[in-house]
Amino acid sequence: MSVQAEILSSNGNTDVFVLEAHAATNNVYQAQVITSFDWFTDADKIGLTGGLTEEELDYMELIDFDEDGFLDDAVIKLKSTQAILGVVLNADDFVLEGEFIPIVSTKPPITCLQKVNIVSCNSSNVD
Ligand SMILES: [Ca+2]
Ligand SMILES: [Ca+2]
Repeated sequence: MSVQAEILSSNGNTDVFVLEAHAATNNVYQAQVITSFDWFTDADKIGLTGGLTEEELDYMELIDFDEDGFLDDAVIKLKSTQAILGVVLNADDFVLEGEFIPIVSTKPPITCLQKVNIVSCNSSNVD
């Protein structure tokens, strides 16, 4: 089973994992964590609130956040402040490139209504 350590975490749904701009932190252990991002099978995306764009992010740093022995967990930082927006397990910069989409945060993303694995649906619930 150990050779499957890096197996992708497909759940059969195209999920949008929302990283809240205001939740950026300097402590990686307080950061939002995406545990089952699967771009390959599911075409999962990462949603950005607060008008953030991919160009404003630095996601080159890989750490072993889940302590599985692989430096395969990407830290997503804001270039401007180096604050940590989130951690994506089992992903690297190649995987993440082009996978960010803007979320207009006046409403929860449609996907929140029917999908699991959304990091922060509840906190983006604004009428
Ligand atoms: Ca998925
Ligand atoms: Ca790891």
